[in-house]
Amino acid sequence: MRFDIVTLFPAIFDGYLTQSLLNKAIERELVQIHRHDLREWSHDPKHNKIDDRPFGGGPGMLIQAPPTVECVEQIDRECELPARRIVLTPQGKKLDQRLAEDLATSPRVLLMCGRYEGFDQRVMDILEPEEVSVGDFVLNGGEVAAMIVIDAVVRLIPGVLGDELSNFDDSFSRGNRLLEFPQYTRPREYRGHRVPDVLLEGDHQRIAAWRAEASLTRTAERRQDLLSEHSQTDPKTDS
Ligand code: 6GU
Repeated sequence: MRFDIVTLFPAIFDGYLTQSLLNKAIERELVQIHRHDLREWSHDPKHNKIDDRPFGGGPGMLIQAPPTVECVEQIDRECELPARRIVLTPQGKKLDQRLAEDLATSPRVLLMCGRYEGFDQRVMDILEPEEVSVGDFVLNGGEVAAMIVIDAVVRLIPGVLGDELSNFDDSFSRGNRLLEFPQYTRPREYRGHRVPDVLLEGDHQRIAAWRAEASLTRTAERRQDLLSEHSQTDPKTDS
């Protein structure tokens, strides 16, 4: 799977590309990441400027349409793989596990990172990207949001995680739309807090039942919204 990242700050991704699970996935050629510096597409050869003030006034600067559109079109000309085009913006559809799973089936995802007040509207009108947000808060730019998207997607690509089943039980994954149950490792007791007996007894049916119950309780306490979704999609646990 290939990611193209269009950004004014390609260096923001340096540590992420070399210090994470992604690095192994890249070495094993499961994932390719191509960064594209928007400034190289500037129509202003003197200062490489790609932003300007909004017509009609108002604070901040906008990323101009021509460099952005031409950059994306050039990337697409150079790569035969069809791409999902995504603009990272707080105005977008909120990223969730379902969208991550869907993106993981695409051979290529092109991520456009905004800064300042975002892109000139004609970028959206001409390139018709999907608009994706990572949550109801405002970031200084789309780069961190793009890393979130990549991080959520790459771990779903077959072979990227060590154990093929290790993302199946995750909160929100296909196998589980509930929050995860609590987990414990050694020591069995720490500062008076004991690991629940059921987990130490080796009865796998009882352990599975305890975990299902703990998932449900935790979700009820923290995320009622997921519980109503869960009972709609999985009538087995609808009691
Ligand atoms: Cl995708 N971009 C920015 N700049 N802020 C955000 C966001 C994206 N998602 C939530 N806040």
